[in-house]
Amino acid sequence: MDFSFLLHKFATAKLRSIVLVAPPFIPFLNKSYNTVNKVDPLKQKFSEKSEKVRTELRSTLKAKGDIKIDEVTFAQVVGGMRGVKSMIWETSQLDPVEGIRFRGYSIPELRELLPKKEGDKEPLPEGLFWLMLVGELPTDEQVKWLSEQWNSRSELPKHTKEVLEALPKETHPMTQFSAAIMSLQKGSVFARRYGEGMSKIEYWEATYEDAMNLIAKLPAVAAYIYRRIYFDGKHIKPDPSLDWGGNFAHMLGIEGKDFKSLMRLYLTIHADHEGGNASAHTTHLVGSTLSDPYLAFSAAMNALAGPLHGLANQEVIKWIFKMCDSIGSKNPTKEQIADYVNKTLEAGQVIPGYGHAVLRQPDPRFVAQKKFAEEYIDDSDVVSVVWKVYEVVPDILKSLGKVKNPWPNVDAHSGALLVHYGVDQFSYYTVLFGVSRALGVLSSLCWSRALGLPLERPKSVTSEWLLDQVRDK
Ligand code: CMX
Repeated sequence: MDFSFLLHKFATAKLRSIVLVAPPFIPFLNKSYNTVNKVDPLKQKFSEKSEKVRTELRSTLKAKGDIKIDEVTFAQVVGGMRGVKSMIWETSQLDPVEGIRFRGYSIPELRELLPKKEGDKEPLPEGLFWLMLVGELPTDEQVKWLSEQWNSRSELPKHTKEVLEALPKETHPMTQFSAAIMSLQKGSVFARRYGEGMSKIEYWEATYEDAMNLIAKLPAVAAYIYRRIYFDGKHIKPDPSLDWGGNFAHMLGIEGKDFKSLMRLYLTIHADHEGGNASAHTTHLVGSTLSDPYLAFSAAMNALAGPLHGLANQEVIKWIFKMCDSIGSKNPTKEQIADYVNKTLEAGQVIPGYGHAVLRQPDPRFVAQKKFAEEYIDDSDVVSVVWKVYEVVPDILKSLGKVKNPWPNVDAHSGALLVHYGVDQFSYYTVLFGVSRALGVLSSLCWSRALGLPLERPKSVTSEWLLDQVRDK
């Protein structure tokens, strides 16, 4: 029988007790919460920033934990908890009118302020990850360091490719993506260290390592799926001289400067949308059970794969092509579009790419993509159809009287840009969204573990109980 794990447990427990009683003049034994690898500047910064917030949160919780900060209505309980303030999410904040701000910066500001690849106008997503994780705009040097880190962690294990090869090619790309992420879980630092008896104060550090490794591998996973399904498994080797988004574009096999620029912008703007959306909340919920980041992120991808969430990007472009087919023109008139929109609504379906649970104005992510098309694309039928749909749909949705937000969301534009550059495999689109979403939800997961947030467990009620609360009012 192998007792080595017991010996290891004993040794780590002993060491921890030494750490707890170590006098202040032995600083290396007192590093407890700050158990960081000094050569990783991002980890070091994160440790300092998060420890400060954690300390303040803990002491305030003790002193003022009973103060009310929100109330819940009948409509919110029935209506999917819209607007109920019930979760901490540091990396971004969504205003219904202004749209998303990442650590206080809007998308146009980030397009200007985040570091860029030489000769490119679009921000590097690495910079956004840095910003979300530590709340500071990174320098060019810091972003270069992060690109190199992710390059060095990007190789896929053989068994992940074998898991993908075992699935029928027709399996939806999002299912393949989720399965591949699950296969990577074998390498989870968090799961291994939890099994070895890691202390609570080290959770964030193991989460950070998993987040970095997983984000580094996602472009290779996603490109493997793309090339396997649509290009007979003719894979393209990564180019380590490229940045995270540029290399992803390269491995997809779409060459050309502009597509790399689009990928950098795309991966930046889809990264985070505060914590209540389904993929973010799923990461938060599953992670709160101390499932490791691979398990939490794979679950998040299963939420993103729903048509009311990320899958809407595939549904939009399918709907547009179906409309053009049924009208018999690549360039339908506004009247023809309006007629098709009404037919879609009469069939009891939603108009994909329009509406939002929080936003009440055109989504700044839609606007950023429209701007990109205006700057980079001279002539594209599908882009001009998207713009015409934008002129027609809001008024029709407003006229229904029940749609709270008649404006386009992020998914209304992304497909048209992808089609323009030759990525016309619609079922693949949500995978691109998923690669980007990792940046936001995994940096947030680091925060959740660093702040020591507990298992999530809201209260549910029966409809009978709920109706009783309002019966005589
Ligand atoms: N087309 C037709 N009807 C719509 C609509 C749309 N685009 N958006 C909302 N409605 C309808 C709802 O279905 C609902 O109808 P019922 O009362 O008959 O059930 C009514 O308007 C009220 O809904 P709401 O409060 O305005 O919207 P919700 O917060 O409930 O839902 C969303 C938000 C995004 C699910 C919804 O607008 C929708 O289904 N849009 C189309 C799908 C889509 O684009 N999803 C992507 C969102 C962004 C993302 O997560 O990626």
